[in-house]
Amino acid sequence: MAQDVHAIIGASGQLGTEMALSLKSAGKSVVLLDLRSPSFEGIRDLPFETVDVCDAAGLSACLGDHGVTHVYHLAAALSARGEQDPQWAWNLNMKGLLNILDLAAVSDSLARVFWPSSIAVFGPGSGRLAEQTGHRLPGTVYGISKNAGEQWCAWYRRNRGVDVRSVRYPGLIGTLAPPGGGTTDYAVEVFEHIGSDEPYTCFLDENERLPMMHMDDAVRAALELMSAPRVTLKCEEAYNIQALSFSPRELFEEIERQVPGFRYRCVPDFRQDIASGWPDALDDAVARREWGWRPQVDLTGLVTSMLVARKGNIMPVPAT
Ligand code: AKB
Repeated sequence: MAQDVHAIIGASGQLGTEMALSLKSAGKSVVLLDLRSPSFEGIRDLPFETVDVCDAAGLSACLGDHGVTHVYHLAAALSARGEQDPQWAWNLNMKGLLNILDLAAVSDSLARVFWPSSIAVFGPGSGRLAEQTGHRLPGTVYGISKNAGEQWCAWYRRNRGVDVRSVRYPGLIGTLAPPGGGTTDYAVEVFEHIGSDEPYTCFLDENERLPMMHMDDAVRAALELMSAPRVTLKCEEAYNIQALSFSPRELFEEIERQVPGFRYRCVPDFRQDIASGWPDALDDAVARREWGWRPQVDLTGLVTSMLVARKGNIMPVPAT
């Protein structure tokens, strides 16, 4: 039987870089697709193709040439950046997804697709603990595109037989590549600031609690969901998954515990308005029941791992 081939679209981004390293370390056959070549040295030996996910013909040729069986479609405009250029964000997020779903519907080799949704599908009215099927009135273009994307995935599953799987990610915190324009980015950015003489300036209110997750848990969630038997997956939407919930103050207090002398101040900007519409936590009972989801990294472990990685000098300087 031919070997599975995993394609990561958006492979040079924050999640794509970590996913690529994890699949490579597991000995899988991987091909990386992005407009920018990877900045992280550890995945530069993998085959890389410059492909725009909005170019259906180019995408189809690339996936066909490599005999791709599994796609991780991670290229997206995030919440804060998307508010600054709504048309661009909508086009990238929707056209990219529809191109992949259309290809999967007609392809003989492409068997399975992973596409991340987000806590951004929720909005005011979802409550502090968002239920799996909770009220959704997203307040950002990004959130609207993720909400619509979940419904497109359900439509392609029902009407075109596409095996597309999805989770609602919270803020993701890792070390290999910087995040790109999210509301939760402060929780990565702060680690880059440690060691500076100035206090770190956070763009959210110090008491704004949000769901968050260490990259190890985020990658494992995707891989576990992708390998779950299809028959066990009953949920029509992207799965709620929960790991941690913390406010800037709670994160900074844990950093201060591990790095005495660390200082911060909070000067909320437009991203606070986005964050205030999101829940504090997600009820992930359905994911736990249907495919055994369990988070592993707690707040202390997350801070320790970020500090260790930073000492190893693999924390990149985020793009401005
Ligand atoms: C963002 O802040 O936009 C993302 C997300 C929560 O989906 N990290």
